[in-house]
Amino acid sequence: MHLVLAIIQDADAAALLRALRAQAFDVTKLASTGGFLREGNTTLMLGVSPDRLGTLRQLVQDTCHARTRLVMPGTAITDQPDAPGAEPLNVPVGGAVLFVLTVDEFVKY
Ligand code: 2BA
Repeated sequence: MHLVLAIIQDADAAALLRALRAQAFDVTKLASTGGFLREGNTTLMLGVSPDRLGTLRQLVQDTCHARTRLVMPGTAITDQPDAPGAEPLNVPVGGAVLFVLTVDEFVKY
């Protein structure tokens, strides 16, 4: 079994959860915050058998879209405070960030 952590944009969460439910994936939804933009996003935690990883990847690709966020310099966590005359920046976000981990043990009591 694998543990998949999928960090997605809030705007895509409902569509992806619907698609996952339709394909009988078990999922836990966590409210999370991006460290760079400091905006809310959604992290999904899924225990998935190896033969279903491909289907999961496809559902994520079909439902999670890349977008750009217009951010004032000084907003992101690593930025210096606003410089006078600073221009807003387009920051690309997503479609989705996936971590796929191997699970040593999966137990339900
Ligand atoms: P945030 O940390 O809020 O990052 C939002 C977007 O800002 C990122 O989109 C990326 O395009 C940009 N970005 C992040 N750090 C940057 C930096 N130091 N300089 C310039 N631009 C930067 P994504 O890469 O699609 O990431 C979306 C969200 O996924 C992130 O939100 C974060 O919550 C998570 N994430 C991405 N990579 C991660 C990683 N290696 N470990 C843990 N979480 C990650």
